[in-house]
Amino acid sequence: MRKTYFISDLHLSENRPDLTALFVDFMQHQAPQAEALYILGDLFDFWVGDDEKSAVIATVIEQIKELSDQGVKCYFIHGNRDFLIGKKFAQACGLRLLGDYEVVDLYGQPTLICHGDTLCIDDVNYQAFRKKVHQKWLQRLFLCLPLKVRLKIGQNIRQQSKMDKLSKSTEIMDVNPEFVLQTFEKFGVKRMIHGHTHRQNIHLISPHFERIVLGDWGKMASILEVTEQGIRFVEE
Ligand code: LP5
Ligand code: MN
Repeated sequence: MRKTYFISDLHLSENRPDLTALFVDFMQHQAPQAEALYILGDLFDFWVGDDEKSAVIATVIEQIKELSDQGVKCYFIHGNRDFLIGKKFAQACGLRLLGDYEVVDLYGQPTLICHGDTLCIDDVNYQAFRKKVHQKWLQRLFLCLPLKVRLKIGQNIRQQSKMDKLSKSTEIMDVNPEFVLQTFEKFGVKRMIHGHTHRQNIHLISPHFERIVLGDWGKMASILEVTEQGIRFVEE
């Protein structure tokens, strides 16, 4: 049966070898059964440029390359942690970089896919931060800094983000329901798939909209399988 997998929010890093092991297991045993794999952002804990090298990065490149060489189409939408992933990394893996929002035809059903951070419009501080760091000139300038400095800045932003989140309510950090409805209308779709909020779920929104939220990876992987017969989260 033809199938497509969706994953996001793995947050891979040197500090979490367990997550890399889960990813390798998925890439070796499940992903090859699919015709396409969509990674909807936050594959890495944070990304400061395609020139960074580490054992985890090498493993990820090797795994995605092996999969795309087998003929599985691999796609990536940037997350809020790894929005600086660039063409060099994508080329090394055989990964196709997509825009922030894409409508894909999944066995006859047009489906909007995105990371999910742009739907959280009530998190005003985050949206202001996002607007700043998405400026191309600032990104170019940042990428000219020595890798060590970029890593330090990345770590500082992560710390700041962790602190800020302590004073934010769960509602603020979730999607805005009206904005979600507007987004369905804007793209003319009845189904969307996103990650970011880590709240794995399949929401049926009346009258006929469906919002599927991918979970983050921890003890278990969060994998959405889409076939001609429908959608389901893969139970380990
Ligand atoms: O990621 P998560 O789930 O913890 O929180 C997100 C939002 N936070 C972020 C920041 C990322 O965690 C870290 C990104 C690192 C990128 C690498 C460096 C690139 C630099 C590029 C320069 C051009 O996205 C968090 C949301 C949360 O999701 C839920 O939606 O609330 O948003 C924030 O916490 C944003 C803060 O409110 C504002 C952050 C201010 C950062 C201040 C910078 C200080 C820098 C010091 C530098 C020396
Ligand atoms: Mn995210």
